Amino acid sequence: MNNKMHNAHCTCWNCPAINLAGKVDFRACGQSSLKFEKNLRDDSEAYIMAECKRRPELGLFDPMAITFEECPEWVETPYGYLLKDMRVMILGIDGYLGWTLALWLGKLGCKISGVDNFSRRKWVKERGSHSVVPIESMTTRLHAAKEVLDLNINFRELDISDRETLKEFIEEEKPEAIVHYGECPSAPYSMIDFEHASYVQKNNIIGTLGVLFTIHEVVPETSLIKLGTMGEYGTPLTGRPLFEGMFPADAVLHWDNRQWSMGGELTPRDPVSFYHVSKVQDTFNVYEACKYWWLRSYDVMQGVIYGVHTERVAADPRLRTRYDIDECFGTVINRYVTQAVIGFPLTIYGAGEQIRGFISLEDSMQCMTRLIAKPPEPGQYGVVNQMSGYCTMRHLAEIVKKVGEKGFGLKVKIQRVENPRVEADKHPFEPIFNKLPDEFGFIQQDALEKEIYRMFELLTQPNIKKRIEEKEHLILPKTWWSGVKKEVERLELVEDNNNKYVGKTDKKDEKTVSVDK
Ligand code: USQ
Repeated sequence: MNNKMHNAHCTCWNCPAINLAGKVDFRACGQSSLKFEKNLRDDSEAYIMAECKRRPELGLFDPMAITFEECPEWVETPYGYLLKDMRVMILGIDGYLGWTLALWLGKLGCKISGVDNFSRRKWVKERGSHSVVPIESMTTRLHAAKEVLDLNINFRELDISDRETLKEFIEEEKPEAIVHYGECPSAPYSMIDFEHASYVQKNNIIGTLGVLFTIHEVVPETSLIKLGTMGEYGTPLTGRPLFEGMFPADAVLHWDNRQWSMGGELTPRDPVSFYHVSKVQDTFNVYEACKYWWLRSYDVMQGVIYGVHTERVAADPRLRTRYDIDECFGTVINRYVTQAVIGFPLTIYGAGEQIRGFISLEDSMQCMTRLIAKPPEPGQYGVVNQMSGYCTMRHLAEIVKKVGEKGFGLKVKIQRVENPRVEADKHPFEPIFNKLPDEFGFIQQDALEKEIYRMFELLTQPNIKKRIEEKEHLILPKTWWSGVKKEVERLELVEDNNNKYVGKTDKKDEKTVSVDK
């Protein structure tokens, strides 16, 4: 199969532009049977029929009869066929990922709408920090997108928990895909105290539940691409593989001289913070909504994100996406690079032997596009593990040090600090992340070192370096999972590790090994 056209053989059954009709009693899926039966002739033999909202002249037809490749409404892009002027709504459009995706999809011809209540800006300000890459107000961003990229983005300031306003906007836009980034993404923020833990859980869980009800009421045929996290699985000490959401068909449970097939069951979750618990609860809510109402969703278990670059955000300084470095909102690679820029020894928590999956900003955009291009079937709850590699936190620090020293002449030190989190510091890790490359044609574009190089290029610019220095006092973490409030102790400076590591930093990487094998 041509990688670009991973969705060529999908049919109208997957397409969000159809209405279903049929002699099937859809009430089991939470749908009114009247809605589906009204257009059927009494003598019709067919059970499920489609009606195209974009091509009403086709009348009622077999939903499997036309493929994306054959349909003139699906047009070729580098990431598969996409619906012409596909209407995509991004919840959380002002964030690190949301803004980047808006520009990315807009340039691919999608008609972008988005909502945000600017809470990410408020949370970061509350922690005393700022985006070290300066970002503009939404008004300036929208003007710049028009001026530089000729994009018209329809933005509405709203909180997704305000269901009435969200419903009105969704009714107006009728999105064919909804990308849900509109949650609080921080584990440490959720561990500050009861107020923060309960806020994060309410914000994420109830917000998402409202989105599900709204989709059911207004656009049940849309595809929901929901951001979950690899952290839902935790790091089980048994070393069992971290399957993509569900056990594969041939997984078997043996117990007491008996055995059961586990195929298709959700895999165990072992979240690592109250924030990660909120994502697990979302998983169950989305799963149930697909079951009850025949909604369609991909739940994206994303690894730790890093990076600054896509062609579109780099097109003009006003189009840049945010970049955080504080303990709550900065992710580990992003933090390491800024630490290297200002000569602050890179902060490895604990022994640095914890292993995480990661993916660059640009690769993450590619994955999301490919998911949007191949919508799930009615009722399908699909899960993908979205990452391009994995390795220990210590090895990541060594890569950042190498690029900073060789590429930019910096003197980079690495330090171990106390680990304020409760997490296994040495554990097996066997993530399965095959679906995106095998079923959606994802090809990793950004080698880890290449993107780290680009990060240094941007972050060493004097105005940005100055903004990092202004927030140096926020680098060492103070939020302990135990509830204690104190800055971590610095333990030691770390010597070179002779390049021995655990992980797989690139697809071609031969050094893949697992701990304890
Ligand atoms: N870590 C360090 N040094 C640092 C910061 C972090 O060693 O300066 C370690 C942490 O102990 C942890 C790992 O790096 O073991 C990852 O920490 P992180 O802060 O980069 O990421 P995390 O808290 O896991 O959360 C981030 C995003 C979250 C997303 C998650 C994906 O903020 O939204 O869900 O990455 S994953 O980690 O795969 O669950």
